[in-house]
Amino acid sequence: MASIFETYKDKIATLPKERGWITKDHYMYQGFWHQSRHVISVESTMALQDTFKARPTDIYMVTLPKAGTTWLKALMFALVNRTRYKNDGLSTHPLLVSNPHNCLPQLEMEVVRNTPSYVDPHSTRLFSTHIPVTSLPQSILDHGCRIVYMCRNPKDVLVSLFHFANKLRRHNSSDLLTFEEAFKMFSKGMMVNGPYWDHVKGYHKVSLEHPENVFFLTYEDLTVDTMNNVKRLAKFLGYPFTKEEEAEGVVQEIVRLCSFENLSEVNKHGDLREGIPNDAFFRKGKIRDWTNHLTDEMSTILDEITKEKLHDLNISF
Ligand code: PAP
Repeated sequence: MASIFETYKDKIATLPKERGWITKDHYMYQGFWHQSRHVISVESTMALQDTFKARPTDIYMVTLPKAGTTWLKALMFALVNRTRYKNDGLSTHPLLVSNPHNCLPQLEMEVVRNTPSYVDPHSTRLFSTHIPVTSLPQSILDHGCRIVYMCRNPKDVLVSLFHFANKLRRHNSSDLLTFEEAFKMFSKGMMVNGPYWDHVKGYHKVSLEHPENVFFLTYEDLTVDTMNNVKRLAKFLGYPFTKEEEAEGVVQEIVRLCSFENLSEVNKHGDLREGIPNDAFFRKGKIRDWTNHLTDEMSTILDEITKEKLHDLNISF
């Protein structure tokens, strides 16, 4: 990592800078905010742009932080690998012993790994990333790789990010953010890989241009109609459920395995390799928790920004 930070040091020194949520500063690169000197960072984005080679069979899942990354990682991993772990009522499944972040690799980490996550040249590679569509490594777009994009109500993203950031700030003995500060940063577009609205808009546009390649989903739809959306997702990934699987209850089994209740229990203890506690990724797992945090005025401000920026997108949260 140190050598990557060194490579891009001069370039980063020229970028606009603002106070960060978890790391000290955020940097504006190609229209979006990024952390620096971190695994998920402006340096890893630049290094991926310079070196990463996609394969046509790759599948990328993309989210903004706190839009449901952990849940979608679990579901995609479980769907694609279900024949490997189908016995014993899934009791030996990796998701029963490990964080979904350890099961489906983050693209940003590939540039700092000594060995790549996928050594078999014929395997379908699944990666997760937060990188905005306009900054993705070009080979992903050139190959027309499949992309699953999930977004979430911006007000719930703000609330989830506020709690996550303060959990890590407490962990690192940093001052805590007030909700007022968090709200101001978020509404100015300042979050990792934000502005929120530009990120969503970019992927929504490519999902309209290339519906066969880009599957667009919301956390809210996945919560309200989990079964149907998991079946749609399986089909898009190229791993549709057979009639027999549906009759045997495999869809329900995967939904249960990846549920908030199950994963939060498995991840009560321990840390990810990057030192983030496993339980930091599981708080409430509900929709509309924003009603417990935002004042009417804050809610109106975010509604107005959302209406102005996303009015033509037909997304309902
Ligand atoms: P990340 O982008 O940093 O990996 P991410 O997983 O997107 O974080 O965000 C965590 C949110 O997803 C939390 O939301 P909350 O703060 O509103 O509660 C977390 O509770 C929720 N979450 C995690 N796992 C699940 C799950 N299996 N089902 C539903 N929600 C989940």
